[in-house]
Amino acid sequence: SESPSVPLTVDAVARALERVRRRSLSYTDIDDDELVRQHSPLMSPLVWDLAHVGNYEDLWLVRALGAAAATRAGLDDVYDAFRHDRASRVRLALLGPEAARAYLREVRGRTLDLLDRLAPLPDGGHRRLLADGFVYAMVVQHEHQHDETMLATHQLRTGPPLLAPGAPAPPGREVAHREVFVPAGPFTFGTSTDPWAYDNERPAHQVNLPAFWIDTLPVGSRAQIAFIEDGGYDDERLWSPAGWQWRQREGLTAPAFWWRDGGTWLRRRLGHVEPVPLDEPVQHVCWYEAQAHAHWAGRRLPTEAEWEKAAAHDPATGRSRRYPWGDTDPTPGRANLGHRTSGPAPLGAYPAGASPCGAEQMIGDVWEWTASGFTPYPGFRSHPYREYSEVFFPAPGEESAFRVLRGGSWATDGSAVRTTFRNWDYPIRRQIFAGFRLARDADDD
Ligand code: AVJ
Ligand code: FE
Repeated sequence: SESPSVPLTVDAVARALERVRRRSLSYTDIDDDELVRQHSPLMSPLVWDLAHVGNYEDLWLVRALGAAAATRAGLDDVYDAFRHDRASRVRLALLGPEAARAYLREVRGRTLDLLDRLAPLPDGGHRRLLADGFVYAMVVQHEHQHDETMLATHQLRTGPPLLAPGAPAPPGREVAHREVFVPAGPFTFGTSTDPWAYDNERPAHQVNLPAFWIDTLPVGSRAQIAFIEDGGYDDERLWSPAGWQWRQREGLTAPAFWWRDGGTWLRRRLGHVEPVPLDEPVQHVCWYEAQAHAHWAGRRLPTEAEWEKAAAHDPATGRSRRYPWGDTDPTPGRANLGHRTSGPAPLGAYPAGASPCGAEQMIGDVWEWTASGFTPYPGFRSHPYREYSEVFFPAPGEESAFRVLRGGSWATDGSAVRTTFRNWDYPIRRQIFAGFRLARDADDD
């Protein structure tokens, strides 16, 4: 028993495509120089991401689904993420800003023409690819994921702000219990029916977990400052050997974008300098920092199965929910998503977003690092291409080079996250909007 499927209609697809495009254009409505420049070796020039989402739409919605020729020949190599790493893309023969926007409009015109003709569904081959609308959901999510990546590029960029400030977040509050208990027992991990689910979220399978405790809220900046001031960044015993090596090599002493000015912690956020808000989830920490903090606190990171059980499992029905609060779409009162605000909301801001066990802010605010590597679920089948997930799985018998992140951030669109959604990155990455939450075994008491 798992979430019911959420139907995708032609109208809903058209609206989702239009909404994500407005978002992409808003992040790239800046001077040409800012678009073509490489702001960080970790990121592509913004103009690469822009044309890449159009090329992906052309590949999947025009060519694969519509059986049409490429909208423009000769672009697939330049916009293939596997052929050129991020640091080298600035040297490719990229479409310029105006040409990229024109390309996106051209592809989109063909996508919408095909969508209009979908009323009687196309032949069997296309119907299989369409699979309840997944290929559309995939293209929409792909563009939102690149939008979040572009926002991380904006965060890495130095200089005065380029983006409009977001809306204020709801106020935080003290929660009654610092941690919540999740009793031992089986739950449904993953999904076989959600039409938005990527291949790596499939198939649904029962997993039996021992009892555990998990924090009601993500770790806040106040706790991260306590870790810093207790010498956490200088105590090798708290770090894994690989984490300590990285900490030494990079000279890590605080989350990315933070520095101390006298007695005050300051941070740079999308071009603004401001005091670190103590009651917000900490973000821009890598997995190694999260793990060291957990050791310092006498706790650990949850596994991704623990995270998903705490977020989704409803003991009253035995089902897993699409979101912590139920199966209904996110609203501004339940979760901080979609870059409505410019950062995480204060701790305790979303009592209406609580999961059945009482965990809060599991969806939105910050991606949460888990203890788990990125591996396939039993029965995994690559769909519709190996390069989305499968090539990132470890070879049999090897460890994953990645760690799984769950729950989405304030910058993640509501259509690109759910309780089953799996994100992954290297354990050294800090430019993503990631924090963490702590857990412990039940037999620790
Ligand atoms: C799932 C966020 C790790 O950005 O590398 C974008 C998503 N896949 N284009 C990434 C993705 C293809 C992917 N992550
Ligand atoms: Fe991509």
